[in-house]
Amino acid sequence: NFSLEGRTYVIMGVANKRSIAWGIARSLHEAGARLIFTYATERFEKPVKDLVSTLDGQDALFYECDVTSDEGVQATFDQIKQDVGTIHGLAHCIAFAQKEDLQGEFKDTSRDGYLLAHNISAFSLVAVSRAAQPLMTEGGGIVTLTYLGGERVVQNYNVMGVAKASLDASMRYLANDLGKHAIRVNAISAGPIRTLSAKGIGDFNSVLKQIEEKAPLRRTVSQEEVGDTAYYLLSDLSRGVTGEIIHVDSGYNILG
Ligand code: 0WD
Repeated sequence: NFSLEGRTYVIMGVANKRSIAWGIARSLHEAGARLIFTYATERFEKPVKDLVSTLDGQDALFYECDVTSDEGVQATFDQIKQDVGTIHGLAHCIAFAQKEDLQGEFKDTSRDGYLLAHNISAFSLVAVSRAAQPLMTEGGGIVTLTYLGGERVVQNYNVMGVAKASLDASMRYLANDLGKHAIRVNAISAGPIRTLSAKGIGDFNSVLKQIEEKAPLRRTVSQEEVGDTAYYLLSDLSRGVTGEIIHVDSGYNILG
């Protein structure tokens, strides 16, 4: 029985209905999980609450959590601990880079742009994992979202690719640290999906077209497909899996 009935998961990074985090939320909801949503600023409170109200019978909780603040992250998880006690997992679906750093040449990345991308897109996984661990008293799973641009050069992905490489390595070190607490940490490398964040990436349409023409499945992937893999990684179906990157990308990564 791999139902998530009686389990609680924190979902970080729903911006709108196209967000990959929203695909994950729907998969976990379908499996019976109780959900906790965090958003970067107050601006997202109403849109996220409106979206979640479409999930039948979901008794969700909502918190603001700007991952650039250690105090903010700690305060959020302290509050979650007070309100629900134990959580069983977390989906980290957060990234950011300045638009000017997602086009042209990587060598022109500014120091500030480099640090910002790494702060929000990679260190945030460390910060939230550390804050979540004391709440995961029954063990559980942490999942983050990465991209092929962290493994090899993808045109225009630039500083975000370097941040994803850091995220991937952080995921593995966290998996090593948290394994003794029965907490598994894994990443999903999603193929390109049209979302708010993807809008910032230069010539994103040609990236999508490449997948449709060349990927083994000859189509792009959906938020739901990523969501179902997150369900697998956050449930006991994957109980022997940690420190892993699963590509949900129509097989594109196997091409030379
Ligand atoms: O093709 C794609 N869309 C892919 C995305 C392919 C492979 C991986 N990913 C990754 C992204 O890099 C990211 O890690 O998936 C994750 C989710 O991205 P998404 O679903 O594509 O993007 P989006 O719906 O824009 O959600 C990203 C959210 C932000 O939305 P805004 O509107 O701010 O861009 O990340 C959150 C925010 O909700 N976020 C923050 N959350 C807390 N604190 C912060 C912050 N400081 N900054 C951004």
